[in-house]
Amino acid sequence: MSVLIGLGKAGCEIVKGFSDSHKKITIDAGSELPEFTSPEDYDQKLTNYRHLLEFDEDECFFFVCGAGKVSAASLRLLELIHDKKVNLIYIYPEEIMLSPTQRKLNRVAFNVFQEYTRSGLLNSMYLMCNESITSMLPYITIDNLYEHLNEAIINVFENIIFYLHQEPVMGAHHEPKDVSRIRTIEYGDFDSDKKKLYYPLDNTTETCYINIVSDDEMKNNKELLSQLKQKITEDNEKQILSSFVVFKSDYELSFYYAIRFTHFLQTRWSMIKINGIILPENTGAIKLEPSSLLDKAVVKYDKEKDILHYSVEVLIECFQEDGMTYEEAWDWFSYNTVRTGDYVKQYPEFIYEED
Ligand SMILES: Nc1nc2c(ncn2[C@@H]2O[C@H](COP(=O)(O)OP(=O)(O)OP(=O)(O)O)[C@@H](O)[C@H]2O)c(=O)[nH]1
Ligand SMILES: [Mg+2]
Repeated sequence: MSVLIGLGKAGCEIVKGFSDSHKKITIDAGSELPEFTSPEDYDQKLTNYRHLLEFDEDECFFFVCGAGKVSAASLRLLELIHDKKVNLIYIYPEEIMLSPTQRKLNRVAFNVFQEYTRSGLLNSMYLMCNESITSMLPYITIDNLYEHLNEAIINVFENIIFYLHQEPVMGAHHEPKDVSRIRTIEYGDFDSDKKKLYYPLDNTTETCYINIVSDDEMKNNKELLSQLKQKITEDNEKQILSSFVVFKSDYELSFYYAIRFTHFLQTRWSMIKINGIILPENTGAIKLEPSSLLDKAVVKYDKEKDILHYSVEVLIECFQEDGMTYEEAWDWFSYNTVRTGDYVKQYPEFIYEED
């Protein structure tokens, strides 16, 4: 039996939707917890809540959306179960619909949980993005949005939890590296190239394909095994450590869930990132074009001035890569690139390498 814990509205709704074969614990403001006006109060003023999280099982799944005020109680609650294997499922909200306070709460929680996860305090953190999931659901209305979203999330975890505890027909369960604790799920079938990624994870380092194959395909599809192996080979070429398991399904159609792993911190997915450097969404910093060629010369973002810094050395290399000679590259840089700065505000600063 798996223990499922839901905190806040999203967490509780999701946990309630699971089948009754699980132990379900829901915690929300105004029922299990008092209702506070400030999120800090959930971190500081909670008393007498220990009884909420009493269970013997040594593993649990904790569902929460960090935009809710009550999510600020997460760390207090997680402290109570620090000796358990905790898998956190982070519901990433639709940023565009959040108030400034909620947006801030979400950003802080998202980062704090990732740091907790990376340091091993949480066994894993699964990312589920409301917006990504909505985009793959048909027939969404304002009225049924969360019902459908939650159904999709519940489906994924009912299956993942089930299959991770089953003995596969072929393959061995993936043993991720100890650092690969940040995760998301992809869903797909074998016939079409349609993939549904539940969060746009950056820098996947490992993948575990859980293939759920129909009886008919088990017996008659001669291509399937090489198709499955092919995926692993392709991943390996991209330096992604992958493996697969096969289960026989009772469904008529075959499909797979892929658990994608990484140890890289995820930044907000709508954040602007140039050459690994993060800029605020409302930045006015000028970027040199063509960016596909020149982005790799960005070395720093100056927050105070809201401008980018470019390495001159790398820029010269980029121009050469584009077909100029070394002299032409310098001429171009001095006469075009640098001088444009006389007319344009928030133009980059150029950093010369000192030997
Ligand atoms: N997937 C999913 N997301 C939800 C659901 N309900 C809310 N959310 C998301 O979670 C965010 C926060 O939810 P709220 O209901 O505002 O907050 P809460 O978790 O109850 O916390 P409080 O602010 O203390 O009420 C919302 O902005 C939504 O993006 C749900 O049923 N399913
Ligand atoms: Mg609420």
